[in-house]
Amino acid sequence: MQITFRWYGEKFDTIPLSFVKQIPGVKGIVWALHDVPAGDYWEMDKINQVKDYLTKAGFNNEVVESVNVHEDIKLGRSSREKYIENYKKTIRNLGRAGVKVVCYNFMPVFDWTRTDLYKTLPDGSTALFYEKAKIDSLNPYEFLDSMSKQKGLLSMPGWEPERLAKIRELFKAYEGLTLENLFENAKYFLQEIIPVAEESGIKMAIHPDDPPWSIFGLPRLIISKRNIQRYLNLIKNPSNGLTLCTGSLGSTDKNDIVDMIETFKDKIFFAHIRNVKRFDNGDFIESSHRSCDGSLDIVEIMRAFHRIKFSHYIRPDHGRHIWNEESRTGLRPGYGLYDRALGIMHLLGIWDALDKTNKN
Ligand code: DNO
Repeated sequence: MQITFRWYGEKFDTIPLSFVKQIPGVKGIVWALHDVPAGDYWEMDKINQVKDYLTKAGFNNEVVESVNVHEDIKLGRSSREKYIENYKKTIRNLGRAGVKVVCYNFMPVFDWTRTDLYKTLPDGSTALFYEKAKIDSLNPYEFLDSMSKQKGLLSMPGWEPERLAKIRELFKAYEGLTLENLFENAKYFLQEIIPVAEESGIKMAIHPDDPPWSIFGLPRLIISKRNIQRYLNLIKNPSNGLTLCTGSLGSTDKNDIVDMIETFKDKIFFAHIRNVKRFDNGDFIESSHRSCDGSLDIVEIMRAFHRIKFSHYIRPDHGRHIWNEESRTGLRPGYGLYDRALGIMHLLGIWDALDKTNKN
């Protein structure tokens, strides 16, 4: 496995890369051009600027998260052609810059969804929290209203103000769009994009829907083993693959993550590893990476990756906010330095132990 760390760029991230360099084992930065709106293409100059910056700091630029898919593509509108062409241009440019994996998602309207960005855990740290009853009781506009009062939300990828400004129009457009329609629109997108990715030496890695169930009546594709299999079969090509996000898929006990790692072993090009504590009422909170702190057995998950000799990219995912980090300005909820660094050490510790054990 190759350890990576997500970083939002010189303009948007307050964590210096020199600090990231001091976390053992990090080889690459997971990056994106966060100021380019979904649907526009990424210019070569801008891509190369980031590449140079990362190279000078001692990191590779091989993983991009994400190139966001314009809603018109998900909705199957005729205007999708223009956005698909732009997407292809971006993929070609990324290939020229040495990018190997592009993570993206096909979630309607909202990317990841939580109800609380700073829920306090018993040890005083805070973490992202999902309260089922709240989501079930609010309409999407009330929900957005309650979220936008929380510090940091609007700087989060997937929650860009220009996207949220169109929220009513978007919900209207999605009315009547079924799961089957969404699969058809995904197929159309993949048929266009995947051959270009293959030519460009890029693996496309779809991110699961987070959480993995329907919210606000919107259909969701990447929520279960069955749906992942179906998505990967929409176009059979070595460049059509998966980002295995343990926390997203693991928010429900219906998903067996170890089984998924074994089933999709040739299709996982990127993994996000974090733990999540599920409650009986359907709520969940993001916990430390340790197995005993959450509902997922991170040791067994790492053992499965080790068993399949996983050689692609892994990053720790959201961390808690610890050591007063949440008071720092510019912090992106879930994307602080400290707990993600602890997460990396935990993952490396498990991996090193497995390496040694297997030798004895
Ligand atoms: C949340 C992330 C997601 C992810 C996108 C990929 O923190 O895991 O926003 O980057 O869904 O397209």
